[in-house]
Amino acid sequence: MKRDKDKEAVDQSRRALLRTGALFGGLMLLGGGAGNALATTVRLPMANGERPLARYPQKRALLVLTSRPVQLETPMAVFNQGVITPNDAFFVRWHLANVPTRIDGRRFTIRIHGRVKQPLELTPAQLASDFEPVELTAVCQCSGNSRGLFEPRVAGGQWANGAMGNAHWKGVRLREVLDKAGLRADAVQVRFNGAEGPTLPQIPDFMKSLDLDMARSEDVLIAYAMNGAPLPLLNGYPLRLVVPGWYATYWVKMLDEIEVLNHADQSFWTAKAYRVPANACGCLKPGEKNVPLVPISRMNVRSFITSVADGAQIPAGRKLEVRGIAFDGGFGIKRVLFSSDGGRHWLEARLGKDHGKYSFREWQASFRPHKGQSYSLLALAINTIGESQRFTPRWNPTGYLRNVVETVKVSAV
Ligand SMILES: Nc1nc2c(c(=O)[nH]1)N[C@H]1C(S)=C(S)[C@@H](COP(=O)(O)O)O[C@H]1N2
Ligand SMILES: [Mo]
Repeated sequence: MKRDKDKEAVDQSRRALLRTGALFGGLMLLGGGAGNALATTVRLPMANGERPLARYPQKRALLVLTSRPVQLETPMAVFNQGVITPNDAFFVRWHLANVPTRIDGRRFTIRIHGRVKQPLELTPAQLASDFEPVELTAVCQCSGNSRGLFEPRVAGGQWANGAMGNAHWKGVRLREVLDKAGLRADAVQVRFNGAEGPTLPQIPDFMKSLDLDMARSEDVLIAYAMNGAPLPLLNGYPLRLVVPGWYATYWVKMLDEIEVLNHADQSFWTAKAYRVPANACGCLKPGEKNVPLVPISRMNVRSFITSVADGAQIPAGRKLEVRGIAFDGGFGIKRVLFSSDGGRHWLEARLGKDHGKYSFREWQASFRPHKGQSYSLLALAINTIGESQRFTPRWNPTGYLRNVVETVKVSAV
């Protein structure tokens, strides 16, 4: 970030966070346990899974994981209401607490420099007018989505399944911007930095890098719109990187600096963090040491049942439509299978409209529940290159890559 220029914004952000803190405290005082009529808390299916519900600017009430930095989870019910996740319901994750709370989109600039022939500095308006607009629908999912469900438990943000969202993004190709600046022959990586900064000098600034091939790929965008509107501030207003198919750690928000490097980035968040075991599973055994690691990249296949919650009671004696979503890392979902008996029998779910290979794909299946019976509902997605979900959960100490077939237990009354 540009420290002097943004100092005012950072100071404003401090004050606003203090206000938010007070508001948050107020909500906490009101909050009873789950089941309280005035409940402002939600219980996620994990130990210590109680989360306050709170409203932040431009957001409806979401599950608060932490307030400093702001980390908000989307309730699963939202994913049953449509294939697109509304901006005000989209999850929020920041690593560092000094997020500007006010940004003037007309004065904001993005600087492209480093190993380029012609450094550029562009406002969002210039970006939108000087380059061809590109639109696509893509899932943004945190690498640690569902981390709270890991057994044995692992350290890190204890998300349930709501650290994901599917939006329609509009922006310009990163490749075209890089080409306009003109890459020098020794360019190897491109590093992205957002406008927020660390709270203490010893905390590394959040930056992520992509290899040149990936940075120059067709669908990597600098987005200026999300679901037909400017991005919410907490989702990176006014510009963010969109890396369809890849985990959200690369989707740098409030993007104000792109630096072309002639070496592999050695900064903390790229070189040290976000690593997964370098085996086909991305797993290791608890306590196992010296496992080679590689940077996390493409998302694996997942599916969720969204129309019924775990522990729900369902009406017996008539056909029940079960609905859900599936997605993968950009090959597209080919099939979703559904089981109402814990995986003994499977039937083919009907797929909803295709919104492109990076989007959530809705699905539907039905079964007839009998009174007094309990059912274990499972969904299993398969993508167009035959990749599928696992039946045994992967384990790694960072809580990444979960894609086990989830079970929703219901009883018919
Ligand atoms: N500038 C900036 N961009 C960032 C981050 C961040 O801390 N700072 N976190 C990343 C991570 S790990 C995630 S999961 C996504 C979250 O995006 P969202 O808040 O729009 O849901 O933003 C990514 N981009
Ligand atoms: Mo993340």
